[in-house]
Amino acid sequence: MGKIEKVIEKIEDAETGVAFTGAGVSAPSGLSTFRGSDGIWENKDPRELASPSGFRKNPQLVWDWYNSRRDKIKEVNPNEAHKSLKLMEDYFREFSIVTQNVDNLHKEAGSDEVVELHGNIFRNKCSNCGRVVSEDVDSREVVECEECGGLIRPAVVWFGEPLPVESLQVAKEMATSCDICFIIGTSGLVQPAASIPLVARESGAFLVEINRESTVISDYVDISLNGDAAKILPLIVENLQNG
Ligand code: BJW
Ligand code: ZN
Repeated sequence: MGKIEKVIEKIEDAETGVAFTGAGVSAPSGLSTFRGSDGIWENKDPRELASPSGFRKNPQLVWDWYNSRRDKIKEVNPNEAHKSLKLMEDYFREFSIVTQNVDNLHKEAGSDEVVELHGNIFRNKCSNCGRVVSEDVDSREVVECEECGGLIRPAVVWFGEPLPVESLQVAKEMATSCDICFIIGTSGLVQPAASIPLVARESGAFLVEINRESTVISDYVDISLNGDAAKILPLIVENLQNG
């Protein structure tokens, strides 16, 4: 039996599924991943751009960087990987996305249940009082909080910061109860997010990785599908539709 056939069989037997996703899912939309030779951090220091101390040191630099990322994300659309994950919902009693991505593209593709572990680049919050600023802040200059005068920052999770408690909790519960867990387009290097597939495995789920390269997660998955998520996921969904 081929790998895809095996995955189809497992999906047909499963009731609940989780897709744990990373930057590789949005790469086919035209967004760069973080690590690797064509990643956005290749010539940059992540500590300067994605940490509380980096923001304290140079808020305008960080604000500019996130503005340019937002501009880029606004130009792109969900790709075949996002769309296939939306379609996958039909084949499960419960199917959820647990994403590390901050680009909102799973929601744009219409997925019903999306848990955002690292926040969302289109939300902002006060770096001092934590107040969430939901209205669009389209200023090119760093803005001050109307309540406390603190500096407004994107509501994403930076290095050294805890993940949103409730999202992490919900993600762990989903991982604990799923029959099948897909791990798609992530290097699996960033903790604690990367422990989600491990939780699924320890709870007996079948693990399927979809990635262009092998990762630190590849060693403990049941099936590795090597290649572009925007090609492999549609293939899986087509097979399900014809089956
Ligand atoms: C394709 C493809 C295609 C491409 N098809 N595939 C040592 C051990 C363990 C932990 C630590 C440690 N030292 C420090 C830590 C902690 C740290 C951490 O994990 N560091 C490691 C990097 C070493 N973690 C933290 O700091 C976290 N917080 C924390 O630990 O808090 C503790 C605490 C508790 C209580 C109080 C206080 C503190 C927070 C981590 C936050 C990460 N944030 C970022 C930035 C978000 C905002 C932004 O976007 O700017 O999140 S970092 C960045 O990495 C981003 C991503 O979500 C995350 C994961 O990256 P991802 O998605 O895996 O992307 P890549 O680029 O790594 O991989 C892409 C993959 O796609 C590749 O495999 C490609 O092959 C593949 N691919 N095209 C299929 N078409
Ligand atoms: Zn404030």
